[in-house]
Amino acid sequence: MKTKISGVELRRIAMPLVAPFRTSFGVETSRDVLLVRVVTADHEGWAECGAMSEPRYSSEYVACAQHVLRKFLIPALPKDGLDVHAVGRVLQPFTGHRMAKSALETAVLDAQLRSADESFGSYLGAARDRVPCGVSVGIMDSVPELLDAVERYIAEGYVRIKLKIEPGWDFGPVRAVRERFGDDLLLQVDANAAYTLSDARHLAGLDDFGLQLIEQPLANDDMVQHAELAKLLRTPICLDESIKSAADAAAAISLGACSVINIKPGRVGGYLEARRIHDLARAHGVPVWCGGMLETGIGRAANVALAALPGFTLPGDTSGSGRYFATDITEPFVLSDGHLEVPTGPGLGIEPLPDVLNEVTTSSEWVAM
Ligand code: SMG
Ligand code: MG
Repeated sequence: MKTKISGVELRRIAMPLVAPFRTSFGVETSRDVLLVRVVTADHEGWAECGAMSEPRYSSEYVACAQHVLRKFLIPALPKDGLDVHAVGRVLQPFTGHRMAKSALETAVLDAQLRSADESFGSYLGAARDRVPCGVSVGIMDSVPELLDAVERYIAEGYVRIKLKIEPGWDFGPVRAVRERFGDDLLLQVDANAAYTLSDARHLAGLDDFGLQLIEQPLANDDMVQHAELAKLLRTPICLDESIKSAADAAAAISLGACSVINIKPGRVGGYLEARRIHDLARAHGVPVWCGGMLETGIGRAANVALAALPGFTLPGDTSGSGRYFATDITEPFVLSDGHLEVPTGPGLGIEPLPDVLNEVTTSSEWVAM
């Protein structure tokens, strides 16, 4: 099926977070989000770029993503239209910039699915109509403050807690959460690459806390070091930043660098590549779960659909809209019994609310085809 695009809108919005979100690499207080809207003769397709305002999580950042889309990626799309499967191929000569590529491919996919009257979930192969939700809890100033936050999230129904850790904020918080909420709580940690292999013995101390996994303990490029670390820990290693493609996932699995994978479609260049990683991991018996980049409802809708695939056997960072924003740009995603429902309407099954969108827009540009 060919989708003929007349142009693409690149819209930036400012979304203040309900609370600062601190990780080992920085603090987010407001999301500067790039939205991509692909316009065809009879439909439009929406997507959200996962890039943050600064190149800390990865080398991409939002102004850079907008630039590469305007200057290279959008102009590379064929003028006479294309099928979503061709997007990755056409963009392949450009190195990196996976979050930018993902946003463009996802917007094309949304337009294509809306015109085919099919939902993301159905297209991707969703195996269930709702997904269990975890929540990622940032680094805080004190342990009591952290315990209060975790208590609130558990009361809201979150079925799994992920604690952000860094040197100096690891054992104390993990022990305190375990002691307070008990051994049955599904608990995991995410270091965002804050340690080195020489911290192996220190990290092995976390083995006593029955964690589901430790996410990205070492640097993004440290695939071999993660394999070494895995031999020294009982806690399963999950990779996030290190996995940028299905090829990376294959390498990580065969090296023994991880036994769980966090899949973020933006990080890997789109939902089609995300599904390839899911399929590969599933064939190897490696569980996967859906990560998050503090998305608005636009990015969340597609992530929730992806998280409904059968290999997503662990709860994801797919939290409700209220965990991030006082007002989302779409109808909010609201937890029910610890789950979010997979949208069933055509495409993403959700649109920005025009009034809210206009209120939060900081700039908009039109790139004609
Ligand atoms: O979307 O709930 C969310 C955030 C989940 O912790 C989260 N994301 O490394 O997994 C991760 C981080 C990356 C973004 S931090 C600004
Ligand atoms: Mg992570």
